[in-house]
Amino acid sequence: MIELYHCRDARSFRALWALEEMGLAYTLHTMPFPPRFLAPEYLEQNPLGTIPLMVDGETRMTESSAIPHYLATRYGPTPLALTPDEPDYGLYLDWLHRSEATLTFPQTIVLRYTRLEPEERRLQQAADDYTQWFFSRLKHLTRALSDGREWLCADRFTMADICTAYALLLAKDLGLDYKFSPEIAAYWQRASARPAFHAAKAAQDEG
Ligand SMILES: N[C@@H](CCC(=O)N[C@@H](CS)C(=O)NCC(=O)O)C(=O)O
Repeated sequence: MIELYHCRDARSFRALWALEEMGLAYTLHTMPFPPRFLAPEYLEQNPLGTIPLMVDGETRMTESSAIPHYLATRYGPTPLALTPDEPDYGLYLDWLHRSEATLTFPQTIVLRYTRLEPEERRLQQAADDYTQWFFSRLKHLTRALSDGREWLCADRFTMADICTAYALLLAKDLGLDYKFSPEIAAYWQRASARPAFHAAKAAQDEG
């Protein structure tokens, strides 16, 4: 049985949503955030203290944009992953990585310096600069969607959409969605309307 260590709406949501899209059985461990301080026993499972952690037999993974692709290729075949022979394969890999390294990372700086640090360590300058960073990188998503495409790769919903839509979920949580273009707002509506998205939300609420 696959085990997923999770915190509400954190990056582990990518893995949770992917599990639901694939209809795989899993055990969810929902923890308070940040587990490093509020669930210190978790450090025995993942010495980094970060989430997600997905355990599948001997496989232990801690990168949220890698786990959905692992699930799709390990437990597929499924249209949720692209294969190397498809023309959009490189684009698919780019979006998987871009969703985390380019669209999520700057938001975590904003989160840290506006909400997580104690008042005296908050840094408005850092938050403002990385907000701008995020907004400028978001333009790439608008461009990608501006030819009327519904999903990012291969004219179908894939793990790249899960990973990218998670970055939008975080932006909404941080109140940064006022900069969503009409294309991004519509894309978010489509992605978050999926039954597996709602199932993942319900699963974390139960947890
Ligand atoms: N690149 C990793 C980052 C993992 C990460 O930093 N997760 C955050 C939550 S979204 C975390 O665990 N923060 C708590 C901490 O660093 O103690 C991924 O995509 O999974």
